Amino acid sequence: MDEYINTGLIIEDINDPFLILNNDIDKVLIIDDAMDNRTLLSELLMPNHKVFLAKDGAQGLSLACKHTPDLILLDVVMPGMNGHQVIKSLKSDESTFNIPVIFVSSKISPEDEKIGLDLGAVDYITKPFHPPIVQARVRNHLRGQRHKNLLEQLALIDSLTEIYNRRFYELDIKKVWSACNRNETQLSIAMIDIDFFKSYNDEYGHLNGDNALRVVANHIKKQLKRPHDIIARYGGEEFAVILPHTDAESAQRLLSEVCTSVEDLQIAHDSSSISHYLTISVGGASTIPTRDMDHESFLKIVDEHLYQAKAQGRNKVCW
Ligand code: GH3
Ligand code: MG
Ligand code: MG
Ligand code: MG
Repeated sequence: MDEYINTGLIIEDINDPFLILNNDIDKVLIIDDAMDNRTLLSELLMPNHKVFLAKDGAQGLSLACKHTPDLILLDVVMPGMNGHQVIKSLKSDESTFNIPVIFVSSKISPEDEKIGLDLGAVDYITKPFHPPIVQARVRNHLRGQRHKNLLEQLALIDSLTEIYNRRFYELDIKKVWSACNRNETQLSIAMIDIDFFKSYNDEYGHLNGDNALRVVANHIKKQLKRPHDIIARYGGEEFAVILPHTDAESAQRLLSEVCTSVEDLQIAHDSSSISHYLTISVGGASTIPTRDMDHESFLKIVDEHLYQAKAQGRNKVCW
């Protein structure tokens, strides 16, 4: 059972739906071997934060991995792992690398402070600390961290459709490609292109074109039910879909449903030569990634299939 103090709300775990709904409550992890310090610091941070307490480095690392706090207050002198070893371990793990760490230490010389900052701490507070200063520094670092997180998220979102952008696609496909290679599981990728979209813009104007892009993108996103299925805006009126752990048969079935359901939206497109409504064409391919192939070469096959779908009359899926 983790040692933690909650903020008067019954919150047992990060997976608790309450926390997901209330993810604006910042989580602070305090790692200090002295119970007095843990108590004092946690009292300072309540009731505005959810506070986790660890009495040594090992417990601190395990809580950091499990709960990914927004900020860590870390003691330096502790039996077992000391604070320097703890921060090195945090910085070497991808899941905890970005969590800001503030040292709260009785080692007060400028040299000690420099070592702490060189190890990657965002701040260094000396003991005995002044409570209002601790509160103010915690607040400022949490604000900075929120800002940074928000910017990172925005950098991966397409501003028009509000789905992921190509940058996200490039990052995600690399991870998924190597994960499917490692686990020897099937991966399916589809490229979706709106049919006769130039003439849609010509007929209805660019603003209506923008709106149609938004509607189609979010409609397709809703059809992808599994958490690891991703749609990203790849370019103008093209969308990439990544379906990890999905074989050709299931992927093709899903994309066929998507294709039909877009036409069923009945977005009028009078200048389309194949339907009264806006339609899409889809090219896709499935594989178990190997070391001999990279995802860029695989995407060329997907693109060829999209080209075939266009050549064979559009509003269809080629796999
Ligand atoms: P095809 O069926 O062969 O795909 O024909 P198409 O007209 O869709 O293909 P083409 O590549 O010639 O035209 C794509 C059009 O998509 C041209 C461009 O004006 C439009 N487009 C791309 N990005 C946007 C956007 O952000 N907003 C709007 N309104 N239109 C866009
Ligand atoms: Mg100590
Ligand atoms: Mg296109
Ligand atoms: Mg097109």
